[in-house]
Amino acid sequence: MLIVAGFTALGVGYLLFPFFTSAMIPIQDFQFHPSTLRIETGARVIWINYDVEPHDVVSGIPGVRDQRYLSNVLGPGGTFAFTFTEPGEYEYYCSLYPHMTGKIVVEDP
Ligand SMILES: [Cu+2]
Repeated sequence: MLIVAGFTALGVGYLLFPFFTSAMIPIQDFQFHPSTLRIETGARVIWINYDVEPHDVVSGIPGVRDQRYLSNVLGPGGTFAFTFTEPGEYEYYCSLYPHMTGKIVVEDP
């Protein structure tokens, strides 16, 4: 029974694997949560706007876009996804409320 349970657990882990390679960043109260997120290379990050106000996700530092990724304006409930395929540090901000900043740290497993 233990062996069967072990195989079952592995099977479930395998099936769920795509979900483990995604990370969520809720946008709430004019902040990205968390402001710094560490992920493994190849993971996908999904931003979700839980505020009533619009936000966006702009790669770079406030006022200096670096063109690596850019969302549309996200209305309430809007989402944006980006897959990070190279290790590195990826800063971003909200162009509508530039005090909102965040960083994705992408590291090889
Ligand atoms: Cu914003």
